[in-house]
Amino acid sequence: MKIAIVCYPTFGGSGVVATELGLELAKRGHEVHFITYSQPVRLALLGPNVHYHEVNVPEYPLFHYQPYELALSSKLVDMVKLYDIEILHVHYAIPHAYAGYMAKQMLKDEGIEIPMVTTLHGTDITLVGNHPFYKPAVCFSINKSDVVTSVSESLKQQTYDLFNITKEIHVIPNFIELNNNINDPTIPCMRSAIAKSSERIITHVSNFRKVKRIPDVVKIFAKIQEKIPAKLLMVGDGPEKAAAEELCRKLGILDKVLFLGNSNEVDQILSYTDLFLLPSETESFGLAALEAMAWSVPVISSNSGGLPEVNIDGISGFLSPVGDVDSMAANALSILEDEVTLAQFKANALKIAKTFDIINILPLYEDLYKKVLNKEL
Ligand code: GMT
Repeated sequence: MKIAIVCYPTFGGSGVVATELGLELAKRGHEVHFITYSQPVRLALLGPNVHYHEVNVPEYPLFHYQPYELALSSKLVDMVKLYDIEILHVHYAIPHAYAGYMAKQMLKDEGIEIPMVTTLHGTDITLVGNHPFYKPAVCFSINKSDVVTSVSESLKQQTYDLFNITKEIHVIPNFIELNNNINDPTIPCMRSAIAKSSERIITHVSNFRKVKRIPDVVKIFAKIQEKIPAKLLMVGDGPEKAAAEELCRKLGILDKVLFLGNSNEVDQILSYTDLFLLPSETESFGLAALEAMAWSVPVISSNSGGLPEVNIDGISGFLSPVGDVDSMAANALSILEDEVTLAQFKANALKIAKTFDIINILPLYEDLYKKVLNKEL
């Protein structure tokens, strides 16, 4: 099949999922065209089946806001015609589903029918899409998609609760590539450069936005390190980072916290991590938690959104109510204080991560593509 994938190219779950999906589809012989404003961060390799088309938005002084949706829909029309693309798969409703719908209509005018699959990722529904300024357009473009998918049962339910959706929403969970790199002894381990062997390594990875509750990460760690020797690795960058550093200074733990920025070595970091913290306000899925679990790292998280579908309470880690840092710290210590318990949680985390192996999930997308092309949906 010839598939166009529209996504955000930046660090962030939806772009990562879209890119990994496209790359895996290409490996299986499909022709994949990524269409976005810059090359997605995880799109390292272009090959015979992987194409990238940049959307350029010319600046014009009259415009206070540059019309990205317009440029994207025009690019979609051009690329569909040039490469005979058969399916549009847009990730993140805003503005991709809207631009995709416009492209569909323009193509229809020229006698070209192309189905659009829209994958909802979370904040496009829960935080941004729900805003009254966007809501009618988001609802319209979801309902006008030929197929709608969401990355968790929780997000599906929230979408039905928040919008007047007339379409069926298919749940296809996020996935992980469980390849040979997992527990690969050849990956250089820099653990000794980060922490003493007596110290537990605790990690948080995110884009440091408010929804991630970064102060909770710091407060949970502050409590943990009162009881056991530990280091906290803060991976990623975003608006909450400076305040987090300030909080660490205030709590007198700055020497135990490393802010590593947008690292390209997340796999290495996770490979020597003992525990992952994700106390988010809401998380449609929590891909970062799954990525940690794939490296046998147990997860301490909030119980919001789709997190209970990924992090299984008492098995791969623990879930607590949002903001309950005492409970999260106590749960973390119950895993970290004992070697046998830690080993058990690590094994469980990997076992659950394996159920999200891309090998199991990708056929679900392929199946939907086939059905929509055969007009069975
Ligand atoms: O929240 C983020 O860090 C980024 C955001 C995105 O759209 O890129 O992530 C959302 O999509 C991810 C991939 O499906 C999910 O794993 C995240 O849980 C979801 N974030 C939220 O719901 C807050």
